[in-house]
Amino acid sequence: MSSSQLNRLLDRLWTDFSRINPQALAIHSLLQQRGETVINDHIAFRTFDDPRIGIEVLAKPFLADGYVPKENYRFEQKKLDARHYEHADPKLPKVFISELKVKECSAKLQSIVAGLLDQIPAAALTDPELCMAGRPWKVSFADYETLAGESEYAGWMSAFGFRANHFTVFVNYLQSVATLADLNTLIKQAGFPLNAEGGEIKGSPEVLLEQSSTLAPPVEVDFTDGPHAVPGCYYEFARRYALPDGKLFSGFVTKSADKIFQSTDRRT
Ligand code: OOG
Ligand code: NI
Repeated sequence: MSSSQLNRLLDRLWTDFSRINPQALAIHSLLQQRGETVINDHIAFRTFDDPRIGIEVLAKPFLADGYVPKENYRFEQKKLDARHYEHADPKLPKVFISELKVKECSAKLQSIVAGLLDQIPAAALTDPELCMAGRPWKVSFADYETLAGESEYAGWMSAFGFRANHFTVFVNYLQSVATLADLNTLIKQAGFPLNAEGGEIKGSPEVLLEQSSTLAPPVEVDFTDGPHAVPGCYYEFARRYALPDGKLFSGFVTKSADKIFQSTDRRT
C-alpha cells in the first residue's frame, strides 16, 4: 500500500470516528483555532481473538505500509491481549490493537459472540481493510446488555464493530499548551467531561507517558429491537517523555491503558 492509500485509510477512519464522536471534531477545531496543527499519537482498534478477525488480521493494511509490531500487552482482569505497531515516520500514528480472549469468558458470552461472527459476510473477511468495515452483524439490545454486563469491551464491540475506537492528540506537538493538566482544563472548560477512572491523568513522567481521555458520549445504535443510546468513541490525549537516549518513549503503559479502556463503559 502506498502512503497516499494509508493517508486515505486514516482520513476515512477519522471521518467515521468523528461522526460517532462529534466532540472530537469540536476539540480538534478548538485546537486549530489556537493555531495548532494536531498530530495523532495513536489510533486504536478492538476485536475478538477469533483467527478470522484477530489482531493480525486488523493490522494487515498497516503492515503493508511499513508498520512493524512492537510490544505486546496483557490485561488479565479484562481478558484482553493487545499489541502496538509503529511506522518509521514519527508523524504517522502508532496503532494499538486489542482483542478479547473469548474462550476465557462465560459459555453465554461465547455463544453470543459466535452468533455475531457467523453473520460476517465472506467479503468482509477477505477485505484487507476489515479494520474499518463497521459492524458486519446485527445484534439485539438484550445481547448487547448481556455482553456488556460481563465485559464492557465485548458490549462495545458488539454495538460498533470494526472502526477506530479512538484517536489520540499527541500533546508534545502542541505549541499553546504546556502540560496535559492544562489541556484537560481547556477541554473541561469547553464542556467535555473526562474519564476520571484512576484519576484524570493516567501515568506520570516516571513511566514516560501521561494520558487522559474524554468519556465516550452516547450514540444511538440500531439494535434488532430498535435504537438505543450507548457509549460510542472517545478522544484521548497523550504526552510522552524521553528515554535516556533522548528519544520519546513510544510504548504503552498497561496500568494506565487498563483505565483508558473504561472510557467506553456504560454510566447509568
Ligand atoms: C484501548 C485502551 C488503551 C491506551 O492508549 O492506553 C489505550 C481501547 O479503549 O480500546 O488506548
Ligand atoms: Ni489509546
